[in-house]
Amino acid sequence: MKPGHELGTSLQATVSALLAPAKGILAADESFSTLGKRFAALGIPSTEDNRRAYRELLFGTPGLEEFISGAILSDETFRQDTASGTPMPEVLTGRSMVPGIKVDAGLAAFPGFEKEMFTQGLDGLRQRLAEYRESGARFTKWRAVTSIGRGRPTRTCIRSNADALALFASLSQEAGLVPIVEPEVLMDGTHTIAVCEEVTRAVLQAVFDALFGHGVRLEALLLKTGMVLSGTDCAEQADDAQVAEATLRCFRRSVPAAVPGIVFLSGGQSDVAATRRLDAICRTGGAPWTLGFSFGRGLQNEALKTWNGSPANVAAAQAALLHRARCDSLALLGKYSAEAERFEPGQKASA
Ligand code: 5MM
Repeated sequence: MKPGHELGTSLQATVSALLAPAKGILAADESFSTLGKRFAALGIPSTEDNRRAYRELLFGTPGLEEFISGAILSDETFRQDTASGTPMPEVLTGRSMVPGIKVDAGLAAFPGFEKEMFTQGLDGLRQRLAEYRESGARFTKWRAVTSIGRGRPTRTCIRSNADALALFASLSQEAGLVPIVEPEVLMDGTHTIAVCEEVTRAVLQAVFDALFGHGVRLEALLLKTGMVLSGTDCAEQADDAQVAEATLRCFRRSVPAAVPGIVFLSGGQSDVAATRRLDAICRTGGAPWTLGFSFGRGLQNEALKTWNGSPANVAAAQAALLHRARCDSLALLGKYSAEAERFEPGQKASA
């Protein structure tokens, strides 16, 4: 933080709203290609109308605001209106949820570094941020990806992605937008949980070094990252207690206490596993940051399957989303159990 640089009131208000107790952030910012793949897996054509209808379904879920504080939109959704003509960001603000925008332009191969990726989107970013702020966005998100494998990650790739995240964060705060800084360590691989912890620590330390170097106000950002997990193909899978212990130890060693909140991505875990592990982490307690979730697949999987592109399934899909959000909310309170999976719509997370 630059000496004497006070935290702007509006940034602070956005941080507080996003970190409201027992609420998480809905990540609905899939790019055309990602959403296209998820639709294709179910045979849903990825037309502009279908994408709009799906996002309208998500944001229009009755009662969602009880468990969800904000949503991350893609550029297309941010500029879309609902079928009845309401701009999508207004659907959210009208229901006390904060609209945010994914501002990175996706991943590209890192030249000279096999299987490593860098995140595009810095060109023209200052102007885009001003436009998004003017149109109602209150926070932004930028995702960088680190993969684990033979010789990976390299220090060069970690450093380069950290610098881009810091520049994005700095530009966002300049525009009056709270940055969600998302360095994701992918689950894919045969690595152990110990390797994931070591890589996550190295990535987070590089990110905070870069944020500090760029004068980014730590009090006015959120960190979005994964849990510390065994690689998907690792023969020995850590249990929930080990995940909670490794995740919190890793964060304590690398995330400054000045950061107000850490929100988890689900990263390809099953919906229930993500909820269960979130619960284990939150039950452990003692974290200096507020913990939250910003799941994409972890919140949407069941809703998307249930909808399946049919208007007749909208209410059932919304019930599926609400159920998952309620379970994740309970996890933030450390009150999730298998019993919660049987909750009827309408019950409160605090019940
Ligand atoms: C890691 O992906 C983010 C969290 O989603 P999961 O909980 O499913 O892991 C997510 O916000 C992601 O950044 C967006 O879906 C955008 O990704 P693309 O690749 O479509 O830009």
